Amino acid sequence: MSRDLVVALSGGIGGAKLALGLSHVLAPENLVIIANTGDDFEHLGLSISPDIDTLTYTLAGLDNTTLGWGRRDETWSFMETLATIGGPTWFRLGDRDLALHVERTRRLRAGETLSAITDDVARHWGIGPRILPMSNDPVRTRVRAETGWLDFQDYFVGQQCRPVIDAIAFHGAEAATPHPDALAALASPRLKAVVICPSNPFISVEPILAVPGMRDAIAHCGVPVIAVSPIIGGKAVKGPTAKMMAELGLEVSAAGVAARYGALLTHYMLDHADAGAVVPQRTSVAQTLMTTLEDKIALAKAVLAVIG
Ligand code: FO1
Repeated sequence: MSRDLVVALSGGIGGAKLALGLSHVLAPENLVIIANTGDDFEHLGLSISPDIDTLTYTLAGLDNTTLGWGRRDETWSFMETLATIGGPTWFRLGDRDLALHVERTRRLRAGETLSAITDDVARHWGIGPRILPMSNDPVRTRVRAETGWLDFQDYFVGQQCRPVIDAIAFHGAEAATPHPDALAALASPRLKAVVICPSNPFISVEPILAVPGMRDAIAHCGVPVIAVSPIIGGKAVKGPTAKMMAELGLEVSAAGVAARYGALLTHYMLDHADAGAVVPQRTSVAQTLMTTLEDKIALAKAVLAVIG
């Protein structure tokens, strides 16, 4: 049996970009994307799964490349009208995006699993690779500020990451069951490699690793595990990664992230800007900043070339 299956761990915008690059290089049946659900939350009575939606929109070609979240060609009548009656508008839901949240909420309340709904939406929008929630059980990232614990979206969007934090936790992770198909993929005789996409390790990857059994499944998968550095030249590509990493006591550098992942990785991919970084893993260098589709495909090819 030939080893041709790649499992990618993805959260955030960088994760979705590399997942898109990989989807252009690998046959659909040879790519499984384990999606972070730690960013999920309930808002306006709706169950919202940002990292699943960013992956879904990106792979469907519906993503809003300016914002990095939500849909392109969006209209905002719902938000504008909500504002006229004093509703909360800090978390912006476009009219088209809203349909996905309403339908997901309806189906969850009807007893369907998050993964079954995700699979069905992906099928409707012609997405080939599997987008697999890390668990169908609720896991909620929270951060500790001076004022106490904050839900992730309140911190990240509501307060624009202004609070200084000193701890992060993945509420519910210890009771969560890893999605069986994720464990099956990581134990598959077809498995060729595990790719940890370039994203904030704390908010996009560690919630996945916190689900019992997931870290062990990766540690014992017996094939290369490669992470792409989310830090280029000491700067985070997007979002509050640098501030958050510093406040959580992690050196804000490509080497700092490599050290954080430690022995879980066999390989680490750096940007040219960090070519000299000394890290414990076998390193390779590529352009890791992904702006165009060509960049995403090129990085995907560079990652796959490293693992042979
Ligand atoms: N991020 C923002 O900074 N502001 C928003 O108003 C916002 C709305 C939003 C709606 C749907 C969705 O799926 C994501 C949204 N995001 C927004 C991004 C979201 O907070 C992040 O994608 C992740 O949670 C962090 O990776």
